[in-house]
Amino acid sequence: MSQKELIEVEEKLPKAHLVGICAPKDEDAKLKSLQELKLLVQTMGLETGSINLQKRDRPDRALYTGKGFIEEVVSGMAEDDLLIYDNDLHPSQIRNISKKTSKDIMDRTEVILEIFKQHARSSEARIQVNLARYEYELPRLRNLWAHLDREKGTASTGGISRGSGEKQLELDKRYVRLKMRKAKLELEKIASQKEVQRQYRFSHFKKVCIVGYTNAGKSTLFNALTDGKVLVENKLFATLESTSSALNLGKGRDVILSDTVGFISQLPHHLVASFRATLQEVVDADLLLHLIDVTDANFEQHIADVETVLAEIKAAEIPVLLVFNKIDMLFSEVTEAVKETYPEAVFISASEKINLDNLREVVDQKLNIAHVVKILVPHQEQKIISHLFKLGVVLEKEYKDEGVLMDVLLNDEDLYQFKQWKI
Ligand SMILES: Nc1nc2c(ncn2[C@@H]2O[C@H](COP(=O)(O)OP(=O)(O)OP(=O)(O)O)[C@@H](O)[C@H]2O)c(=O)[nH]1
Ligand SMILES: [Mg+2]
Repeated sequence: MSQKELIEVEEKLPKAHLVGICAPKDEDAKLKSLQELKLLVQTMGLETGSINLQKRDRPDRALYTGKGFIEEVVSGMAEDDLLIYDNDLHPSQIRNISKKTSKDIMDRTEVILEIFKQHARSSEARIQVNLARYEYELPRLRNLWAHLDREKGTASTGGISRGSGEKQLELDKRYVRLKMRKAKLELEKIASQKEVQRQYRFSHFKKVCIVGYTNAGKSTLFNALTDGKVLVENKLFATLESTSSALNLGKGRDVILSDTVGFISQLPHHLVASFRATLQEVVDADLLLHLIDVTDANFEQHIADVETVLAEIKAAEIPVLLVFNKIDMLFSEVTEAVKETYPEAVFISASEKINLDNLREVVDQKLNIAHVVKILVPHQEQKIISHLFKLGVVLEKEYKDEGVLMDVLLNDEDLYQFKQWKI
């Protein structure tokens, strides 16, 4: 094919035109979100076209944007182009917009689900993505069959009886629910197998998990610290599985380090729920390394987005170490300025292996910090009580009916042995 023909073919490829709305005061944040949607759409494998932002206080009930606005957007689109909305749409809005514009429509959640689908390699990840898809589709199924009821009695639908659409919808829903149940059972099976492995292999090690925004460099850091071979790509959501390996902190101390799926702003709720088994690595961790791409202009917003997801999966209480990555790309003055704002953080380059020894050291210190904890040990566990006296500093003790209540100063490692009595 000649260069000219190639250009012509490329020009004819369908493009995705992006649409969003926001209150006038949120314009900057929304434009960033639309830029991120553009990256997501490109990761999904589509070309992007225009970016369209309408300033309005609330969405239009029928069409999401104003009527004139969407008419204008569509007038600039080629026939096969599609519309992608930065927010989730109500099923009736999807119906109205597609009727009005005759264009294919997707929303942000569908784009993320599609990327997950394309990147899922393990059977666990595939089942998790499918489950999230079913959850997303179930309330939207209504769309598909309404036309059967509307068209009943017309020649085109032949012998279809009253309410066929509704019956079909019920069947579809039952089918989807059945698939969801099957997916959940399969996931439970995988989760319990993993749990057995985990207890067997790792129970006596401390667990450290790398979390962070997608593309922050988590897998690169994991590989650099463990000689691992996790796939690294300049792509959103390259990793959808969790991988664990030993990390040597020096002084003969080993911990288990895990790499896992990245987060993003407005991460679809269903995905978080379906990826529970994968995210178990995060929930079980003794320390989280929250990795941040310091070269990203939005890194502060990303820190907040990651914290939101951590709260959603009930991991907000786990100690966190902020680790700023990709400092090889910054002038040292810029790095210094960020350091002033985040004095407790560690600054590294995972790909250039800068400052990784310092990171190991800080991780080691973090895992050894002592806390005052309340422990209630039943009277019959005399051995445990005397063991506690030997190990930590018992600051306070009180004899209760249920046992001995103590304030004890313990480091995390020792606390681990007494987890079941901690109150
Ligand atoms: N310049 C520079 N690039 C880096 C550094 N660390 C990682 N990268 C690049 O950042 C991109 C993303 O790296 P990954 O390790 O795949 O990021 P991730 O956080 O695992 O991403 P997901 O799994 O997609 O969430 C790749 O192109 C890496 O080469 C670094 O220290 N400096
Ligand atoms: Mg990764």
